[in-house]
Amino acid sequence: MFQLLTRRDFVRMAGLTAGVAATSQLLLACMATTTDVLSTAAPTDVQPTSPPTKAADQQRALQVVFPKGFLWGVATSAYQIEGAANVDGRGESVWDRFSHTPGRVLNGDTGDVADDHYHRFEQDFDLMQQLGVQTYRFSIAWPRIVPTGAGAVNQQGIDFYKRLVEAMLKRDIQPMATLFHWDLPQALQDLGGWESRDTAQRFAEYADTVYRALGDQVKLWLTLNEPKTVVDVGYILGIHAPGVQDRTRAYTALHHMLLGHGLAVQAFRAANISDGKIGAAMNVSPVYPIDDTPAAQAAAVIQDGLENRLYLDPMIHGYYPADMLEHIGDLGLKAAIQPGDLATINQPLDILGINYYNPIYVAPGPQIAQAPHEYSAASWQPMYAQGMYDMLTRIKRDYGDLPLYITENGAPFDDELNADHQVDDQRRVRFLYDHFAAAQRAISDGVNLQGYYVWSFMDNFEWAEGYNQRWGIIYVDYATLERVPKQSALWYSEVIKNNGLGDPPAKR
Ligand code: GCO
Repeated sequence: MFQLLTRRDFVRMAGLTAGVAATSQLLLACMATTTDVLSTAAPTDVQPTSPPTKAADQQRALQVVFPKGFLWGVATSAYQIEGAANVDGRGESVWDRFSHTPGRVLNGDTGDVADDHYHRFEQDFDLMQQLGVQTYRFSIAWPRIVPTGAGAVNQQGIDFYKRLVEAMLKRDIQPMATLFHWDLPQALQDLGGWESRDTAQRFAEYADTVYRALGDQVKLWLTLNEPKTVVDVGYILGIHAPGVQDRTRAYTALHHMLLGHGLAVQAFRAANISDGKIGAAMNVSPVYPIDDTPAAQAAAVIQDGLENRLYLDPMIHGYYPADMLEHIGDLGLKAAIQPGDLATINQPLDILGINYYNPIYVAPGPQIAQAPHEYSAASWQPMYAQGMYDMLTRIKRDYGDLPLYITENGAPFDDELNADHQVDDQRRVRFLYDHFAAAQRAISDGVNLQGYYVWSFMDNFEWAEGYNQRWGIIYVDYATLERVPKQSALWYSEVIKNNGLGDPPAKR
């Protein structure tokens, strides 16, 4: 009867040493290579020793062109990259507690150091700038701002994010800030975390503090990142923090997260950020029946509810879907809803963030079926770019013409540094090509997609997978913390420069 958990359900239970100058040189050297290999000019124009192709020629050769002003970005989150876990007054988060609990994260990895972005952000933004990245989605660590989750604000935390945002703006990189990317202050977890209604209020207070500190400079905002993953993976499977396996608690937490979103949007309106836009980052998946039997189709409807409608309907339409209320029954959700909550959750949004990674195929049950597609190095990720098109067009149809951003899309592969100190991640290039092209088809068909953030800027702490899965377009050598742009980064740089795609890369 119950939901099948599809994202990460197979998850195993279980200082930048090169200076900036060296990195830049490497980047330039690699770029020369990429321009030769991935030139968008017609083959006859390409001479090994010829000067760079003229912009006009490149435009002519582009196969896929994006609208003027389309924003190209990269994304990360605080716990996954910052490190500096005990620095400048930061409080403990649920992910500190969880990752330090033996057996929770592969190899006992933690975010204590991660990419040490906290101390290396200037160099990281240099690299971003050299690639031509136009916008950067990052998250703010709640425990840096309010170490105990409520009450006293930590000025050092605010100062850090001010420095971070200034460093982006100095390089013409537009910030997009996420307020909650899963690192809840442990002190709030000790009081019940998202199972407690008060946490929604604490979230809005913390959000208000951040708006007032950064609102002058940050114009794109997201409240929650992927509430579904917290519910499914944190509270049902127990593979993510807080490591609970209880559906009643999961659906209680779901309602309070959505309430927190609504209250945080209200606080945003009250803070009156000029030109500010706010939304949330939702991970959505198209759900396809494994065959055309009525039983498989009925299973797909239920699974679609659990993947998409359970989250988008309350936020955008102001109701929980009737079939989901019935499906979830008495497990937590109905009991958590108080009069007026759905009106609070249903705030008008300026933007909507879409995290798209994979489609889902279901057999009667509902039971998750093997997808008829190649998988990335994540066992939950069949790769299917058309699924992004299907979701984008469906969101427009079912949820209206909100300005959309792909706030995450990417894939992990078994990336290795080769003898030339490069990472030849052609499968990632192909993956991104296919998904960029699907996004552009959706735009051509009328979807109001305004930007795209590749997940992730650099390899980082991939939650229960620790440092085992590499999702970045920048390789991080965890022994030295050196950053090495992968071929995908260099290729992406060309995409940004051209605002479009040339010929598809060969399949590997
Ligand atoms: C998510 C998170 C990211 C992940 C990424 C890859 O989407 O789950 O936002 O933090 O690292 O998705 O799994």
